[in-house]
Amino acid sequence: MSTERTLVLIKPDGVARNLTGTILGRIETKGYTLVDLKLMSATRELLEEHYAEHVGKPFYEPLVEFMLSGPIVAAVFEGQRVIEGFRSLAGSTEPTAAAPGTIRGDFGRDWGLKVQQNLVHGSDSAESAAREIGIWFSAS
Ligand code: DAT
Ligand code: MG
Repeated sequence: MSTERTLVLIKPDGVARNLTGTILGRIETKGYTLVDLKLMSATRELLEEHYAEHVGKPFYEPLVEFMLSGPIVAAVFEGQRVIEGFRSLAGSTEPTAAAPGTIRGDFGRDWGLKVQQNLVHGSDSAESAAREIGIWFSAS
């Protein structure tokens, strides 16, 4: 299989908890290569594009509010099967249920009903990765 790229976001909770270096380090330690990186604030428009598949769902508005609540680190990682590999390293969506050893399992928990505070985002397919890298790394 050929080398691929994925978009990783360290969400506002991860940045606020000073986990940026730890999380990037976990990904590098697994063997993936950092090829682009920035600290930025999202806009509502950017998030509507990024989370297009979730627009209209009950958790969409709280998710957007959370993603607007502080700076985000956007990164692009490269490697063979990095899309699948990072999703595996991130763990399942709900931090309480995420397996120990994963980023969400080791550093996350549920804070009330705030499932969205799960530290990281990773693209879920090659198509999503291309689309999302274009959104987060287009004009800057
Ligand atoms: P993932 O981030 O694991 O790819 P997803 O794409 O299904 O998960 O959802 C995007 C984000 O939305 C997720 O990281 C957290 C939030 N979310 C998903 N399902 C939710 C739910 N049932 N309640 C609250 N937030 C949810
Ligand atoms: Mg997703």
